[in-house]
Amino acid sequence: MEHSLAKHIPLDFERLTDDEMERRSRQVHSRLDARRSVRHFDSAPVPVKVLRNCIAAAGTAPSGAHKQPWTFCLVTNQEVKKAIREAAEREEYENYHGRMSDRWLEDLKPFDTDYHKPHLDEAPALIVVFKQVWEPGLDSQGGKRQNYYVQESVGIACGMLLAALHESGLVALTHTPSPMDFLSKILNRPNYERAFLLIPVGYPTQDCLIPDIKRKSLQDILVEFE
Ligand code: IYR
Repeated sequence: MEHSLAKHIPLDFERLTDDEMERRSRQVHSRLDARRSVRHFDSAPVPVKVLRNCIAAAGTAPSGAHKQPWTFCLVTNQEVKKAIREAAEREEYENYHGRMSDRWLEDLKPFDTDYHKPHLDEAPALIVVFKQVWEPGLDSQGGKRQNYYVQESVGIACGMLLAALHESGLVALTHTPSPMDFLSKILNRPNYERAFLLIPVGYPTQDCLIPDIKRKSLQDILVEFE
């Protein structure tokens, strides 16, 4: 066995009153309910310390066997953003002109999206999240080191990142140009990493509009077994 039982330490936990828990849970719902995907970014720069703090927050996510199978690339360089925009628009052009089904295009109509992706070089920062499909290096038997539940782990980290950005006063878009391998090339990522999500971050433009959509109600998403 290469690994033995990790050292265990006491959990730092404060038990709250029911009232306090209710108040906090109501507040967290109302704060997260105010988060919206934004496609119109002001080009004003954002404090890089804030972005680093949010990425550190995302890195606290749970992960399969605590492998932490994520890398966050923070891109504020204008030339790199431009290269990403151009490559994303080339892929998205193909998506909107044949690769996406008619049903898919119909489902997207309310959101008024097309292959133009100005937010990719207008937003002051892009966070490109990569998943690590295996761990670099070899195990004691000379085999590849494995990661587990990579999709789930990195998905949770991204959710935490979006919540952290929102709570810090920023707006973001979860963007999934596909295929995304151009991001590995532009950002020079190693072969065990695959692009997972591309997140433009910044402030909204003054006249930023968002689609007037409604969220499902609690009754629609909750099934209780008491
Ligand atoms: N990736 C494309 C298409 C797209 C797909 C879904 I599903 C969306 O919710 C939004 C867009 C694009 O970014 O335009």
